[in-house]
Amino acid sequence: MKTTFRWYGKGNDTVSLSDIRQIPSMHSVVWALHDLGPGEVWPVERIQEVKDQAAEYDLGIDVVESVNVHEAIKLGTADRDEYIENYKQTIRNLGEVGGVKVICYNFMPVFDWVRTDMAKEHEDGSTALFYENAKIEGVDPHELFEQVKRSSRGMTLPGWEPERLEKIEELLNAYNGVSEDDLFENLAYFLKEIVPVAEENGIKMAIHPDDPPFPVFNLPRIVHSKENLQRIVDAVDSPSNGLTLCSGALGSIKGNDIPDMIRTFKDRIPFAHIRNVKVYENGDFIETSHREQDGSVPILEIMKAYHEIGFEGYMRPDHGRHLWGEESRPGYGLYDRALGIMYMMGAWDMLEKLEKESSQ
Ligand code: DNO
Ligand code: MN
Repeated sequence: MKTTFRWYGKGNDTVSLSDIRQIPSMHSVVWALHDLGPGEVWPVERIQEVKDQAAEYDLGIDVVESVNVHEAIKLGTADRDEYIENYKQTIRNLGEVGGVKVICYNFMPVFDWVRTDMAKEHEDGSTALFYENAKIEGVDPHELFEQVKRSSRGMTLPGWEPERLEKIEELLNAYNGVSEDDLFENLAYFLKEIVPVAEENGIKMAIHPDDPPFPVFNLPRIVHSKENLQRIVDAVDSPSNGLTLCSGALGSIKGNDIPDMIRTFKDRIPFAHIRNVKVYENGDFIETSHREQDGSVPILEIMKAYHEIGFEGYMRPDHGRHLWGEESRPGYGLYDRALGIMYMMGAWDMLEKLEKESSQ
């Protein structure tokens, strides 16, 4: 298992590479060119620049999160092939620079992850990302955006860029009549095109689950259950068609058995996100510390399952709470994610030790 940490890039993150380097066990950053929109080709020089910056701190650039998928590809409109070509070129450019082994992406229509409050207070005074169903039902997305903006400390959230929000009506309308099967067909079409290119470049594609794992604003959703994941890995049978198994996204509803998913899809998980969330009776959920007892997700069972399958992929702590007055991008401060790493590594190191002892 290789430990990674998400980094939004120089000048675009409150966390620095030197901070990241000091976290025990750190292998590489999880990065992206966040200023480029979906559908744009990532230039070789820009990729090289990030590689050089990370190398100065002995960090790799093994995982990209995300090369975002243009809406035309998700909708399957006539211009999709052009955007698929651009996506392939980005994969080739990443291959040319070298060092990237995994590309995380998602196939959520219109929005990336959705929350209703970016700084909901826990009893201990820390704050975290919160999802409240009542605030979404019947709410105009603009209103939600304003609300989210107020609680997000001036930082733009991925997928919530103002330019995007301007076109929201148009985008939402475009999905009228697009069924889950249509969306899946469009994903399968995309995968058949890009997976061979990923293979040629030694890269594994890894789809991130829908977050939250149920429909929002009546948009179709196709990545939130074991059945969905099975259908996706079956669509193109290649190790380069893989999953980002996000325990927080999948764990935000009761009923997803994540340790079972890990055992089932073991060869197809190049990238693991570890996040804990507390799910309430009414379906609302709040993000918590990574500690198993603090939320509803069986983090220790999950670590056990990864250890059992001999996981050799990349793992990162996902969103953290905001602690000790830290001002950061929502969910992406240094402190709680660093604590998360030590919890993950504590569990992992103990599993390794016990395995070694039992084989002696
Ligand atoms: C993940 C979230 C998402 C994620 C994308 C992947 O935990 O932070 O923004 O990065 O959905 O494409
Ligand atoms: Mn995640």
